[in-house]
Amino acid sequence: MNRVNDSAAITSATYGDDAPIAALATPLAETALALIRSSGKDALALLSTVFSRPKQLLTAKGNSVIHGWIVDSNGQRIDETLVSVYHAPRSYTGEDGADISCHGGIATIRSILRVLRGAGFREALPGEFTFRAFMNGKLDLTRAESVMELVSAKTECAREHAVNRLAGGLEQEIHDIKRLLVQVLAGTELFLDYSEDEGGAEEVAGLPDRLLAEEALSRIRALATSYCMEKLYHDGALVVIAGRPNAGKSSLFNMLIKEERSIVTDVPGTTRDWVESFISIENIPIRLVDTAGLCASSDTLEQLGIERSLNLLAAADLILYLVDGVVGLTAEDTAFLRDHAGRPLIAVWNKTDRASSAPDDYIASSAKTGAGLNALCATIAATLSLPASDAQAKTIGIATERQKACIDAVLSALEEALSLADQQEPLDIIAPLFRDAVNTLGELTGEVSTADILDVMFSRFCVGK
Ligand SMILES: Nc1nc2c(ncn2[C@@H]2O[C@H](COP(=O)(O)OP(=O)(O)OP(=O)(O)O)[C@@H](O)[C@H]2O)c(=O)[nH]1
Ligand SMILES: [Mg+2]
Repeated sequence: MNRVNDSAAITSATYGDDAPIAALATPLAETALALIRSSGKDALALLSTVFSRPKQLLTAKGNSVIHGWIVDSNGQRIDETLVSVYHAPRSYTGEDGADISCHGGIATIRSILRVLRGAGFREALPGEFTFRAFMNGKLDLTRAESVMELVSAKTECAREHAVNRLAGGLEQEIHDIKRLLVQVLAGTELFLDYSEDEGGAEEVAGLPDRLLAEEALSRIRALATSYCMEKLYHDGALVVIAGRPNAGKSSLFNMLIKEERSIVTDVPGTTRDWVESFISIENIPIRLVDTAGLCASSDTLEQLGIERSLNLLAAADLILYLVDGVVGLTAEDTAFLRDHAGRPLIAVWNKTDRASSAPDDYIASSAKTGAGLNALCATIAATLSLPASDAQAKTIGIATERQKACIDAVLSALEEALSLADQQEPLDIIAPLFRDAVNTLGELTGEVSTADILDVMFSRFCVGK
């Protein structure tokens, strides 16, 4: 399947040509090895002009590795390399190309890229290799997107889910749902044709293949609910520790990140600016933030710190509210808990090593001895995790806003179609909703796509991908 001919508009867009491109796929840093990718029309011929063994390179089989030197226009050796040769269509992009493994020195990488530019390669745009793979039918859009998800996955779980999408898990699910809907659509159209002959679609009551439509709806629903969870695993949750000055917030923060990062003293108002760290609790990536204690203050610096605490609290996915168990519940604590009643919040009764036991609804903890920390972590994980709607939602999910928008559109079309069917509305009103749903699923995998969507999507990739 080659999509180039399908979208004339794309040829004039930034990403649409097959010019020879090259880019560094690994970090520009001192590393043992680096990988420079190249692809496009005449890529191998151009590369051979700056390679010490041009004949071997040009006659190399696809998927083979050639040893040689990258040389500049004066024949000066730049670096000793291994070049993996690919022939169209058996390559990532579907084009001719080569991956150059070179030494990972910054000067070496820069010199090779300069020599390649001199040979006629242009710098690849962000995501351009994957864009070409999509255009040449090597990947559908869900798999193309999963490439970036895989690069940016922060936890094992996020990686696992992205790999599943890369292997085509989501693409397959979408195809299966689409097949169900096409069957429903075919059934309705058949009925419409028939009833037109018989004199009017209004006469037809009920939806043929209703069970298939219901199955499609429930699978779309599972995909829609998977988004929050996938997003959580991919982006991480913002968890903010708040409480009155001296409640032990910084002590708890340090204990959770297992590092003495935040300053702890017995002087109330020690933390002025917020401090953050990334941790993982039961595989959920968390951006944990320690904040300035909340209190009425006339000190400008403290006020600014409190203002920042409040901004972070407004954005938090979860609030850990600490009460100083030695002091007990104050009017300020009660007011805070009342004001944040609708928010995801865990109330923690701290300093239990010195305080009386925690009231109900509080997690008892001691940021000094570590008591109660395991229970707190378990509650954090349970509060952040959504119950998976079924086993399928655990392995197949949607991950990007673009996918979510498509799935939401399909969901509302199907819900409306089934509710109209319940009201015995005629099929000629219902059928277009199924058609919309099928088209939107085509958009999701990229069978139907517009140039601007593709440009926006791929420009978010990193260069070299
Ligand atoms: N006994 C006991 N002392 C604690 C506990 N947690 C914190 N402390 C002490 O309480 C004091 C304040 O602790 P911090 O962690 O700095 O409190 P904070 O809430 O960050 O305070 P501010 O930054 O001023 O808002 C320090 O002397 C800590 O050693 C605890 O669980 N038990
Ligand atoms: Mg503090």
